Amino acid sequence: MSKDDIFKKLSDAIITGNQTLVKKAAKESLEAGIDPLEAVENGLSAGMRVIGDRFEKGEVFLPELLIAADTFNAAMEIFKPAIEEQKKELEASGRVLLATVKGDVHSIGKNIVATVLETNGFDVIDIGVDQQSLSIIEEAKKNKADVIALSALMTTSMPGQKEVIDILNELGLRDKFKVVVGGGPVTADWAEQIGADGYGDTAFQAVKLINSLING
Ligand code: B12
Repeated sequence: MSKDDIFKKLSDAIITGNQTLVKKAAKESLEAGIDPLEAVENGLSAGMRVIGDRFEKGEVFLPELLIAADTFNAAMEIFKPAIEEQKKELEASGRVLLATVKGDVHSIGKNIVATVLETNGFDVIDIGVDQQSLSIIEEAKKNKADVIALSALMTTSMPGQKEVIDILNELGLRDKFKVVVGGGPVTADWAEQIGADGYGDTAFQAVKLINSLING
């Protein structure tokens, strides 16, 4: 079976919310020697985009999104150990405070970013979803983070990323932390507009970006 066939199987299993099929396809993908992160991006996340688009068009509803999320997580149980086993490609070190911003409960992408950062030697403090800007800053201070990484999956929650940076500026703390942003609707333009130090489109890019910010 070709790589594309396996990606399609993974994607279809997300779209139909079939946990048995997704686990089977995830195992096939690993057996075929496909990079687990590539399978997550091109298989599982591709299926999520289809479900998201159907939701936007009113063709599916919240229960289908929840089922898709559960299916994604079922596949991650198989992919996560394989991702963690990957040899570290970067000589990295540094502490990252990770959160999904206020008003936003999307966690899947953030969790992948956490796994991939940890796999590459970073110390990750993941404080979860729907986090108030001040709590994020307090936790970053308390944990002596080098980087604050903010996930936002909705256009309506993106201002939460800006607010964290604005408050850091007001408190005179902006130079204490690098701030990076990401998540579905987030773009490089947005990152620049709000004065973030960088933006990553995927979890792998998040690692490259954070490594270059901390380790030069
Ligand atoms: C699954 C899902 C849900 C699940 C979330 C479950 C969970 N535990 O996460 C549930 C059902 C809870 C949900 C709820 C809602 N959702 Co929703 N959801 C989705 C869906 C289908 C997939 C998201 C996902 O997991 N993608 C897969 C991951 C792997 O991708 P990712 O998050 O983008 O992450 C990758 C990169 O972006 C990057 N990354 C992520 N974070 C970060 C951070 C940094 C620092 C960096 C560098 C990189 C990075 O790395 C990741 C891996 O490569 C999207 C559709 C979509 N296309 O995104 C809609 C979507 C995000 N949801 C949407 C909406 C509207 C909602 C609801 C408001 C629906 C409702 N009426 O209640 C609620 C909101 C609740 C809230 N307050 O947050 C809209 C948002 C529209 C907008 N305004 O922008 C979307 C886009 C669907 C759509 N097309 O309409 N949702």
